[in-house]
Amino acid sequence: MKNSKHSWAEPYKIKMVELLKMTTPAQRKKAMKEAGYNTFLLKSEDVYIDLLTDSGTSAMSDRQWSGMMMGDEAYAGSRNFYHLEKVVQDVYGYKYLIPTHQGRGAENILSKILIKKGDIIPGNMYFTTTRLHQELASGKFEDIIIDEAHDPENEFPFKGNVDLVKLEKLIKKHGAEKIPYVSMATSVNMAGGQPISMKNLKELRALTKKHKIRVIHDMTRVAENAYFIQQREKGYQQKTIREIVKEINSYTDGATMSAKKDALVNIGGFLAVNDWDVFEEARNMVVVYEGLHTYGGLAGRDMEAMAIGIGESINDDHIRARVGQVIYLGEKMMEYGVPIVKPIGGHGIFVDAKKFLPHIRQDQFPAQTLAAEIYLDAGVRTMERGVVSAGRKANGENYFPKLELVRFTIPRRVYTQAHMDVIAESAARVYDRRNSIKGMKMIYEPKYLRFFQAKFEKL
Ligand code: PM9
Repeated sequence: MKNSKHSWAEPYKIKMVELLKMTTPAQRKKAMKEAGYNTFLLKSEDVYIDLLTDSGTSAMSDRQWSGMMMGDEAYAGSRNFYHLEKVVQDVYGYKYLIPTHQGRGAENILSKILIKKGDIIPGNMYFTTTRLHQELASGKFEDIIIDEAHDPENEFPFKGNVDLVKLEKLIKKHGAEKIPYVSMATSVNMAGGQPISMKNLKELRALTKKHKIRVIHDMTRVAENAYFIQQREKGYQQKTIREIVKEINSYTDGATMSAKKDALVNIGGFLAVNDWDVFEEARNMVVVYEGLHTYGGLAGRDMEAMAIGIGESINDDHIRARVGQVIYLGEKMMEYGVPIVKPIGGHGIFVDAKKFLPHIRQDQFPAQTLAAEIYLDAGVRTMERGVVSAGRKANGENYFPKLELVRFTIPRRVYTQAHMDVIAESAARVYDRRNSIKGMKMIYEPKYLRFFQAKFEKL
C-alpha cells in the first residue's frame, strides 16, 4: 500500500529545557479563586501548559541567544539598531524604522501623529490595544471586515478580508479627509488568526490610492498570513514566504509591529513607515515616550535578537511547522467535538464559547467562564476573547461582540505534539461536563483594557 502522508515536523531540535510544575486540582481551584477567575491574574508557576498568548513567549534559537551576547549597549547609535534597520528594509521593504518597546508603543506614536479629533479609522476588525490608542487620540474605529469573519462556522479561506463596499460607504459618508488611514491587520487576531488575501489587499490599495488614504499595516503576524496565501491563493504556491511578505507590505504605507509574535523575541516592536514626514515626527516623538530613536526602549541585545528572529520567521520550513502544530491541535479538538472557529487560524485555536456553553448568557461571560474551567481541569492557561476583551463604548455601554471565544494560543517553538494531545484531551473533558458549568459576574472592572485585570465571581 502506498503511503503518501507527510506530517509536519519542527526544523529544529531541543538544546535546553525549562521544567514545569504539575499542580493538583485542589491547588488549581485555590489559585483560580485567588486570581478572581481571570487567567491573566494567575501566577505562571501555577500553570502547566501556558496558552495565554503567543506574545513574547517564543523560544529563541541558539543564533538569537548568541546575538544577545553581541549587544552594543551604547545610548546612541548602537550597531544593533543599524543591523535591525537593514533587516526591516531588506525583509519587510519599509524605508524608515523607529524601534519601540513593543507593539502598543508604536500604536501610541502612530495614532498621535496621524489621528485628529473626529477622525474615522476603518479596520479589518478591532484589536484591543490598537483601538484604544485610536480612541485616546480622539479617533473612532469602524469595523470593515467582511461579515464572514464574525461567523465562527463560516469556512471562507480569507476571513481577514476588508469589505470594500463598507469602506466606500464610510468614505462617502465622512469624506476621505476624515480618514487618516485604514488600519489593516494581517492574520486578524480577534477573528481567530484569519488571513487577508493578496487579491483583497491589491483592491484595497487601489481604492485607497484613488482617495489618497494611507494603509497602515498591523504586521504582528504577517509571516503566518503569508503562509495561508502560499497554501490557498492561486499563483502563490511557488513563491517563498519571504517574497509574499514583501509583496504584502508593498501595498501599504507603513506598519506597526509587535515583534513578540512573528519575530520570535521576548520583547520588542517597531513602527516602520515610507513617508519622510511621518518618520521625522515619529523619530522626535519616540524620544518622549520610549527612548532615543536608535533604541526606542530596547536594549541593544534585544534589537539584535529581533534582527535575527525576523530572518528565521520568514523561513518556509519554520512557518510550515508553526502553523502545522496549530492545525494539529485544532483537528484533535474537532475530533472530540469541541466547537472551534473555522478555518483554523495561524496562531491558536479559538473555541466558540457560545456554542460550548449555550446556556450561559453573554452578560454572564461564557468565554471567561470557560477559560477558568479549562485551567481547573489540567492547568492549561488560555485567554478570553469575547465580551470582556471587547470592553465598553465611549458612552459606557458594553460592546457585545458576535464572537465569544476562548483562545488557546500556541507559543512558537515551545511545546511538543504530546502537549497538544494533553490540551485537546483536557478541552474534551470540560466539554463532556459542559452542562454543569455556570456563568460569572464581574466584581472589579478597571477603566482601560479590562480583560487584563478584571475580577469575577461564580454565580
Ligand atoms: N497581542 C496577544 O496576546 C498581547 C497582548 S493583548 C492580549 O494577542 C496585534 C494584532 C496584537 C498585539 C498584541 C498588539 C500589541 C498589536 N496588534 O502586546 O504591545 O496581537 O506588543 O502588541 C497580544 P504588544
